[in-house]
Amino acid sequence: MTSETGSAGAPNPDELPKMSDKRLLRVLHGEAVWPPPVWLMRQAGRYLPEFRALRAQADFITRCMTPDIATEITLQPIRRYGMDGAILFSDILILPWAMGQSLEFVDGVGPVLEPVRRAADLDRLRPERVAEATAPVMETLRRLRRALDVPGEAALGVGQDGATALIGFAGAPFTVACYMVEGGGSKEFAETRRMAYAEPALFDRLIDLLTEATAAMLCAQIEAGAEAVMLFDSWAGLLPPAQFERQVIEPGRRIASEVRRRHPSVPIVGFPRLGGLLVGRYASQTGIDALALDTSADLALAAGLVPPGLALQGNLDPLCLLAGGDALPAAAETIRSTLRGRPHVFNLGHGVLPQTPPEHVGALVEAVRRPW
Ligand code: 1CP
Repeated sequence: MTSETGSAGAPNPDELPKMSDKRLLRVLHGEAVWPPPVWLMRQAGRYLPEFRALRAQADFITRCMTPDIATEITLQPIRRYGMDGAILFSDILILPWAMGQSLEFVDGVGPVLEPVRRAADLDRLRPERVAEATAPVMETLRRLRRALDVPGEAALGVGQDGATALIGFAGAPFTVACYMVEGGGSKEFAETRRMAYAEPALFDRLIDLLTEATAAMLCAQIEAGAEAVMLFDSWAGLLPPAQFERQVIEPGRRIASEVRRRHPSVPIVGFPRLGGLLVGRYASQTGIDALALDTSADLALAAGLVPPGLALQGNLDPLCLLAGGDALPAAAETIRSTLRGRPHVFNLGHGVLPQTPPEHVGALVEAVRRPW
């Protein structure tokens, strides 16, 4: 455990590798690197036996808010597979929780929140409390940055010290609003979409509040050591174009411009999941540095929709990873060769599924890293 490293102050910048040495960051800054760097959404999770062992120790929010545990969970897949990116172990719903909305993760159900439906519910949210409530997350990031970059700190294995970039993240306002309004997961998020049409002033107020709080939280993550940040808009694909423009692109643009203003050299990855043809407009209008593509995206078509220097991330089907066999290296090869010559970060099109055999992840990383 990294608790042995003692209290983690800000890492000494002279001890840390130059940002441009890390393959993931080079790609996010627009360089085509071969073979492409690789990390996986939900790479820390239930498919790993060492994660399940820690899971028994504390409930989900406690795990996110305990730097010893969150640091260890984040590093587990790095030790096993030497990923090029380590994504902070936390959740997109930590933000509403930090603003005072009640939140519980119930086994077999998922997140359960007290729904926000009326102006009075919005009045109770306390964005000014987020910095204090998320202080343990920032401590986790400081520890992670040291663990990843200072040789010997975290026993990452041969060649991995200083090679893995630390990724911070947040949910995008629309997706977080979906859970806040609905009070949990849903297939359609009908109540949320109804509110956006029927009570636009109320919904705008919620999106505005989330936009500001999200930009502030991402900046705090960067100040604590995150070297890139990702914005997850998992439910963007539920919206028709005019709503997509208003609830996905516009808040994304405001967040990207605020993060860029305060931290001009830190790349921003946007993930407007299932955005279809609208991802091109999303990429050019938000000002993000990289576009994460979901499983449904045709890579060659998507590449034609975005500026050539913009990095693409994705997009292996998580079910293909779960299934394994010969189809897995074949699918990985198709993806990496389609984007060869462009800045590309290899990833899944959505998160690792809990039933995935861990050895399939190893086989995938090996296939992506073949030098030829
Ligand atoms: O212990 C457990 O079983 C809890 C499961 C779990 C985990 C491991 C949840 C509850 N969240 C997480 C971690 C998490 N969530 C990470 C950590 C880093 C990593 O990727 O390894 C990240 C980036 C997220 C992001 C997240 N949470 C998203 C966006 C990405 C996506 O999957 O679309 C969303 C939509 C959530 C909400 C959420 N949190 C947890 C669950 C089960 C869900 C989905 C709820 C639903 O819609 O049914």
